[in-house]
Amino acid sequence: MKKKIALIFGVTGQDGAYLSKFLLKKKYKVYGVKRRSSIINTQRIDDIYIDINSKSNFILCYGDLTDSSSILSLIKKIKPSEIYNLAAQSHVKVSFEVPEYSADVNGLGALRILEAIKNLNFEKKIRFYQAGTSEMFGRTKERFQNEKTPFYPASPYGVSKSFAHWITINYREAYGIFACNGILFNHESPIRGETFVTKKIIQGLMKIKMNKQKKLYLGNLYAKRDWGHAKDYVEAMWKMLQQKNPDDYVIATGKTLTIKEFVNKAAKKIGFKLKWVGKGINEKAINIENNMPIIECHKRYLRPVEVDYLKGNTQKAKKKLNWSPKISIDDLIDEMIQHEL
Ligand code: NAP
Ligand code: F7E
Repeated sequence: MKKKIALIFGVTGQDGAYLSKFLLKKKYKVYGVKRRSSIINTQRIDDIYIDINSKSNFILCYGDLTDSSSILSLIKKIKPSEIYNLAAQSHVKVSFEVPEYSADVNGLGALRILEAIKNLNFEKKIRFYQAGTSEMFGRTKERFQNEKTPFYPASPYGVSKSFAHWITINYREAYGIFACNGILFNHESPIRGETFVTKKIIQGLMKIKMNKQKKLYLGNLYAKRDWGHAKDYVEAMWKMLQQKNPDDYVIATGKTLTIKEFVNKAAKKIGFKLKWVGKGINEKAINIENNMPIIECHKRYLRPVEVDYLKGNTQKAKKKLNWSPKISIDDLIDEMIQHEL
C-alpha cells in the first residue's frame, strides 16, 4: 500500500508535536512546516527529528501561513494525502493586542491553504483538517455546546477562527474538497505553552514549592473550561480525515471546572494547603503552612471580554468517530506535575 503523506502546518506547537508522533506510529511520512525564528523553536519535536541525511519519515520545511507562495509551493512539491492546519496565533488574550495579525494567520491562513488545494486541482487528492475551537462559541448561553450551537465569538481569536470554520465549509460545498472542522475544547499537556493557564499554574506552583518563585499572578478565577489531554485530541483529528464523508465535530470531555478549582486540585497534589481570602481582583490564596500569599490576581491577566463557560457535547464524535477521551483531568495534572519535576 502507498505510504500516506501528511503535511502539518504548526508542527512546532503542542498539537503539532503530538500529531506528528501519532502519525509516525501509523507509518505516515510526515512533513512539518515551521517558520523561521531567531532562536531554535523545535524543542517539542527534537526527539523525533533525526537528521537531514537519514531516511527519516519526519521532514521539516520552512513556510508561513501569511505567505501564500510558500504554502502553494510546499503543497505542490509534497503532494500530501492529508493536510492538518494547526498553525495559529493561538493565544486569546494576545489576539486583543495583535488583532490584525491574528486574523491574518488564523482566518486568511486557512483560506490560503484551501485556495492552494483548489488552484493545484488537488480537490480530490487531499483531505484537509482545520483546527477550530470552542472559543467560537464564546459568550453562548447553551449549557452544553455541540455542532449545532450558534457561534458567539468573544475575541479577535474567536472571530478569526469562525471565519476559518466557515471558509472550510464553503470550500467543501463549493469545490468538493474533503475538508473537516474539528471544534476542539481546551486541551493541555506537559508541553502546553507556558502562558496558557494550566501550564502557568502548575509551573508556578512547582517553582514556589521549590523556592524558585514567591508568587503566582492570575486573572479571572471563575471562568469555566472543559479541559482534556492533547494526546486524545490529535487522535480525533486523524479520525475525522479517515471517514467516508467530510464533516465537523465537537471534541471535548463534557466536564467543566473553574480556574480556581483547577488551582485547588493542582495545589493539593503538589502538597499545598490553601486558604482563599478577599474578593474580585483582591482575591488571593494563602499558604496555610507559613501564612504567605502565594497566588494573587492581577488586572494584566484579565481580558476585555471573557468567555465564561464552556462544556462540550461529543455525542456525534462518539457515534461517528467512535472517539471518546481516555485521559482524565486528574491524570493530566499528575502528568504535568511529573514533567515539571
Ligand atoms: P500552539 O502550541 O500555540 O501552536 C501553534 C503553532 O502555529 C506553532 O507551531 C506556531 O509556530 C505556529 N504558527 C503560528 N503562527 C504561524 C504562522 N504565521 N505561520 C506558520 N505557523 C505559525 O497551539 P496548539 O495548542 O498546538 O493548538 C493547535 C491549533 O489548534 C491552533 O490552531 C489552535 O488555535 C487550535 N486550538 C487549540 C486548542 C487548545 O486547547 N490547545 C483548542 C482548540 C483549538 P511557533 O512555534 O513558531 O510559534
Ligand atoms: O485561559 C483564565 C482566562 O489562556 C483559560 C487556547 O488554546 O483554549 C485556549 O484558550 C481561562 C480563561 O486558554 C489566567 O481568562 C485566568 O478564561 O489557558 P487560557 P483559553 O483562552 O481558553 C481555546 C479552546 C483555544 O482555542 C485557544 O487557542 O483562564 N485565566 N488567569 C488565565 N489565562 C491565562 N492565559 N493566564 C492567566 O494568568
